[in-house]
Amino acid sequence: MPQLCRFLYGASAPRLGLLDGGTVRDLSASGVDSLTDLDAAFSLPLADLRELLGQAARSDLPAYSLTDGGARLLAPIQGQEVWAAGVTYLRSRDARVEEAAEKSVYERVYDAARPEIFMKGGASRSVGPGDAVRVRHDSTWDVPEPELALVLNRRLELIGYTAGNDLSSRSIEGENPLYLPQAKTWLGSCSLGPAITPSWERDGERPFGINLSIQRGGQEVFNGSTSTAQMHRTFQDLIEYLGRDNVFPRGVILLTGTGLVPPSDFTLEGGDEVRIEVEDVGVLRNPVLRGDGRYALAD
Ligand code: DO4
Ligand code: MG
Repeated sequence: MPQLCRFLYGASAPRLGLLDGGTVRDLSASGVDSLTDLDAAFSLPLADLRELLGQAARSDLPAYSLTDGGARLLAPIQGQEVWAAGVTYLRSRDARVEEAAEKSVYERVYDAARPEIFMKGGASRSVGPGDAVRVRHDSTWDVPEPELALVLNRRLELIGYTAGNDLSSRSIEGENPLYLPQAKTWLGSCSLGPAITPSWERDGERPFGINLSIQRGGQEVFNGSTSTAQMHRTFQDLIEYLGRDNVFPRGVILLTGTGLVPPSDFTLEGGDEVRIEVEDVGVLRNPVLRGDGRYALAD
């Protein structure tokens, strides 16, 4: 199934593409303005985007290979905010209760009608396939959180699905739940990709399998799998709460929570590689860097 992606080719600006296997077809050559970037595409109603992408897919677009180094995938995000739901799986609830000084907030939110939803950041804090995620220099206990991400347009229609890593500091959140923004959001704390599987190509009622593998020095140090069937909330419920009294002019990406938490004696180290696979979305791989607290903005 062709997926929507952002990619770089040569020295040109990022473009939108249709990803099929190892090949990207260049949507900027379609002549359709709304397909030049995600901000424009996500301002369209879902039915119009579907129609335009269908027409583009049938036309003769230049194609570039991802495997010969010609084209490179980028995180599928531009002006969108990234929000995240939490404690949507029993495994996440149990891990927070174990790590937290204040346990009852996690027990209560798991069963409450209102889900936990927090702002994770946006493009400036997110990286794409192959780019490094960072653990904070002032954190001592760090984990990846492999999550299915819902991609929503400005009307909060479900455009598609991608994979996300809600990289988190367990030491900072465990000390005090009011530290959540610092435990969740910093430079390189989110990874997204490899591409967006359109919602009309994948039955969202069918659960998505999710696998997490962490490599260290060529050895696998963690492997686990779950499925969105284990979620304690529906996608629609999360989207409805996200949209309450809020607007997302360029659309929004909503991480749906983690059902995979490595054992308590595990923490990420610089040099690790995190590999997240979401069924019918693909594999998102990122090396891990340990931050030193001195981050500069790229020019
Ligand atoms: O309360 C902390 C955040 C939980 C979370 O991110 C998750 O369950 O995925
Ligand atoms: Mg999470």
